[in-house]
Amino acid sequence: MASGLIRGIVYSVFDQKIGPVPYACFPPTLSEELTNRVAESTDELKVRIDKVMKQLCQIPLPQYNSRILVKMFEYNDVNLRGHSNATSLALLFNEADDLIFYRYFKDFEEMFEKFAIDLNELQENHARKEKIVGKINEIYITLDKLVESLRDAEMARPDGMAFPDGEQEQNRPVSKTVFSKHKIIVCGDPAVGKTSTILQYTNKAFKRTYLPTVGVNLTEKALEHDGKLVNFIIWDIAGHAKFSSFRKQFYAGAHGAILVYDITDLASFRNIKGWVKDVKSVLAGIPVIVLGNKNDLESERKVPFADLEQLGKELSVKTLEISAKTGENVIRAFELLAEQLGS
Ligand code: G3D
Ligand code: MG
Repeated sequence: MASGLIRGIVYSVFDQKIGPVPYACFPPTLSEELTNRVAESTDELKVRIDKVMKQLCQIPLPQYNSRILVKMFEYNDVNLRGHSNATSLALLFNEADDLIFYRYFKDFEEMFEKFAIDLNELQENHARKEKIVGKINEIYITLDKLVESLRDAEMARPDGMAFPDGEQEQNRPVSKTVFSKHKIIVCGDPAVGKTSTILQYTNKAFKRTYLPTVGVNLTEKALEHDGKLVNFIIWDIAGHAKFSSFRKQFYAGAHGAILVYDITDLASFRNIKGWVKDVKSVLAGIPVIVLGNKNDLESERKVPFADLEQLGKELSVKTLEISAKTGENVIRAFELLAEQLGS
């Protein structure tokens, strides 16, 4: 079974008249327009640094919501000008899936290194095109297996993507033994303050650097509720609605969901119903709480408090206004969820 995270593999060869052209691709369903675009983008790289870039790098293709991991390399051919020819091997992926490709860059680098040697050998032995096409197919399968195993390993580790600040170590319960683990997903439109809310709750510090979420961040926090220790594993999910299929993979097994909107952004509030639907489509019965964030920005408010209460009644979910900046009601929000989890 494919991981679904690799959109395709494109092997391009430099044509001395027209520049790099896609030579062999997989899967065959990739459009010509897209594979041409991949090949062209490697040319830009070559021109910019005025020599063949030998390292693996990432190039964005925003018009396709995609990126490529690409490596350029040369094979020797005495019949050609300069006695060598530039080629490139690109792995195409959705930009929302960035995290896995970013985190495991080294693993990909090693694999690409090996593929470059194999492909050069085929070219230098004047292998027929079918042979190279077969090789690309094989490369796709190998990389897909790699991605799959990396993702599984990542999903199995609750602290796999936690913030690296050591804070969570302090939060980990040591003295009390009774405690339950809850996976909590945090969703909502981009920039409503999901990451800030989590940081406020877990670090007690308001983070001012804005890092648009590209993947999933996990962070752990223990709290005492009803005399018992509850461990929350909080999943910060990318807010880009268009990547719903990818996002939903991360919903599996969640015990509760926090949906966030921004009280100064009407659209983000209107989209809450969609988020509830999205979450419930995977996790029918789980407790959901809706948070109106940024209530420190009273003068810019676009969503009246009464509208939130109304929505809560309509959807039978708990609601609260918070500020990730001042910390108002942030702890309360997580307690509210713990109450509903009946932990
Ligand atoms: P996201 O994870 O939902 O995408 P972020 O959102 O947590 O990255 O926050 C997006 C922006 O909103 C950031 O601003 C952040 O500082 C700001 N923000 C988050 N919560 C609050 C809040 O409660 N009050 C106020 N005033 N701002 C908040 P920048 O300017 O850094 O992009
Ligand atoms: Mg974020």
